[in-house]
Amino acid sequence: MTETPPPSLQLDDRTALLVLTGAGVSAESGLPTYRGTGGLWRSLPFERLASPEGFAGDPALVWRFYSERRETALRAEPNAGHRALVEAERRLGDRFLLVTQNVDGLHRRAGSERLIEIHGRLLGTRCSRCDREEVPDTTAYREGHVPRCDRCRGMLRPAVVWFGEQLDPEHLDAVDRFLERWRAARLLFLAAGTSGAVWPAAGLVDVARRRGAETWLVNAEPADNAGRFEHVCEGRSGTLLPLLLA
Ligand code: BJW
Ligand code: ZN
Repeated sequence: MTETPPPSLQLDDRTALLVLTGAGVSAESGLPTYRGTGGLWRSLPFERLASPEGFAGDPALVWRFYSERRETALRAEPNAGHRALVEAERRLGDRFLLVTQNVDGLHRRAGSERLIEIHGRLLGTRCSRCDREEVPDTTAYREGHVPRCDRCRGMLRPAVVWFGEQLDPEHLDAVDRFLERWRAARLLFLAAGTSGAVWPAAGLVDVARRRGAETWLVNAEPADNAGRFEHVCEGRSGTLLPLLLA
């Protein structure tokens, strides 16, 4: 069902809200999405830029790609969609959880705290070889430079999750724990700005439905998994999230 304009979700003290966001939520901050016109995967196939094999084959190319994106993300500012989610968290407290696929850091910069970044952080670096901890890093490694780990000399890499890599199991457990904890509440699942093309995030709607959640999608275009949602609102998240979460 497409609803324009959407009604408010009526966040009251019986409601628990699980939110999943994707690149569309940052589009109004000027950051490109992945798929679609102008999308990041339009310049080069994603296997070359966002997979362990692509990185092994041409690490300098991959670092150039991520360095440019670091610079763009640092220049961007959170928008009304990010801020509406911060406000919802302020009202719901522990009955709120934000799971983002975005690596740009804008939710955290907007003030979201109950936040799980399931695809990692663009502004983080870790070693591709040893288990050395991730460090915050805003450096742009542009001119064919591939940084090395000073402990094991392995190649450093951006702290994001590439295709074929496992998500942190602790993140998926935290989502389960949230749904379990609030099973007696009025449970809502809201996805925004995501094409529903990438798993396991695209299947979270099914996980939430099995736990009895009412499911809502806000997206500019029909998402691949739109049929799995009970309510679909077509439009921009910067406009629709403030209305839904009012
Ligand atoms: C707006 C808007 C506005 C625009 N307002 N809306 C089951 C079936 C088939 C395959 C698999 C499966 N399980 C796992 C896989 C393999 C794979 C996968 O999903 N492949 C698919 C391509 C089919 N998944 C994985 O490999 C994951 N790992 C895993 O599952 O491990 C176990 C395993 C491994 C191998 C095999 C089987 C199991 C890892 C996925 C990691 C994804 N990483 C990336 C890159 C991060 C680093 C980087 O940034 O470079 O994450 S890919 C990219 O896609 C990024 C995003 O987070 C992710 C999702 O994209 P998102 O956010 O949805 O963006 P878009 O561009 O697709 O959509 C934006 C939407 O917004 C559009 O619809 C617009 O209309 C809309 N929009 N403006 C509202 N203003
Ligand atoms: Zn190392």
